[in-house]
Amino acid sequence: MSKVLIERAKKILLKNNQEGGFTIPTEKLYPFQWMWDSGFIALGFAHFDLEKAKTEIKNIFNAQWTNGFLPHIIFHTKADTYFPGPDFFQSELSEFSSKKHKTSGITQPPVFGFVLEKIYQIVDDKKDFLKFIKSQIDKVYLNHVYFFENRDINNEGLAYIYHNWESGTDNSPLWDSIWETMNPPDYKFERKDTDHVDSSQRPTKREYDHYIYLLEIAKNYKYEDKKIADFSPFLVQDPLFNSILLKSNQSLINLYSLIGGEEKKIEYLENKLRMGINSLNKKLYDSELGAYVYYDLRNAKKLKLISSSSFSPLFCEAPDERISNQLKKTFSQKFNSEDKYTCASFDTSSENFNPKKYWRGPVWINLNWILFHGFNGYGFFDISERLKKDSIDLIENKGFYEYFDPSNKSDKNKERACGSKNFSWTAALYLDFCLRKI
Ligand code: 2M8
Repeated sequence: MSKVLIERAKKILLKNNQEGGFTIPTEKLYPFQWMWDSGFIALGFAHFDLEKAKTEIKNIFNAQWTNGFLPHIIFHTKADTYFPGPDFFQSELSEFSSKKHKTSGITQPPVFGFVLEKIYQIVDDKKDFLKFIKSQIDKVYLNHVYFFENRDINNEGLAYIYHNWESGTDNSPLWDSIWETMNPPDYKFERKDTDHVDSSQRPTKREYDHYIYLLEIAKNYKYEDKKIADFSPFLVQDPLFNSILLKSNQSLINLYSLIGGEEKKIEYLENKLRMGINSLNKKLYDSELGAYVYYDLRNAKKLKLISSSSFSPLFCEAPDERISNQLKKTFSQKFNSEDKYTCASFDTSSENFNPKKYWRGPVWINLNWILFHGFNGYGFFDISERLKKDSIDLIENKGFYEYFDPSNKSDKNKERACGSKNFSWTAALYLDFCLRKI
């Protein structure tokens, strides 16, 4: 832990914080407010400027749709350095969309339940922060109800995602088999991301065609969930997304219990939590691979691949003793070797592993943070401490980058900084890794 870098991390967050009180992930590449980024950013701000953490969260919920949906991007301001922007998403097509803000029409992992609880744990003035929680918690609850009532078509306690951007792990090799079932047009559009960072570290044009095609379908149905569930070629139960949902669900139960008098909501959440954990273990745990996998609802099959998400159910305490011991084994074999930084985002033994290409292999600090808490909660301290140490080492040696090449760990001079610099959640979670005592 370095005092100088702690100050630098704070500066990055303050610099990325915009007029109006929201924080962009990074300049140019992502010039708006992104949903799960903002959760991690709020965790970082909570260590030195609690008011900014509160405003960050309030700004997300100010753009909530009337059906509880939270969009993954809020276009607070105009910027022409990102595609697709508000004119492409046309959130106004949905009868539920925010009247105050232009937004996207897809969501991201629902982090706010656990973010509120994690902040509550570290603040000095608990009474004051509980007041803030009281002002926001029903909006988080409404978001969870949205998922369970609209995105859980088989009543399993698990939500589906209908776009790879909803997963947060945009171009993971997980999606490759789904792309093979689709044949989108060769669209004409002007990408902006490749103007800002090395294009070899970003998704291909053909991948973007698929991303755009899925959005065209959703728009065609005015973002109506029922229609999307019936017709979208991409419909997936994602263990990372659902572990975050269920972890946040547990946090909501804990926070409502602190507040008192909300038995009905607690009962609803407990019921969904039980169902969700049961389904994670029954449906998404794969005993052959010794890891959790994704379920492709549209094509009715498991996606039998291992990624860093495969271990995220530890975060919501889904695994029993047998499964958790197996996860530890699988992780140690595939993701914790001496010659690589922990944790690659995709199976390093796969031919599709690419150490520099976005979500196809690099280390991401938010995934390391989630897995740190997961393994730590089960008492697997050798792994959790390694996740923390490698995150801190990468940042201290290479900078606050978006993602990092994990390969050839002993090569100290290796170029491993990837994507954008001064990345907000890297800075925020560095602060949390260094400063959190509980
Ligand atoms: C990346 O995703 C956006 C689309 O949402 C993009 O590439 O344009 C992902 O890494 C995602 O997880 C992240 O929230 C977003 C902003 O940092 O960038």
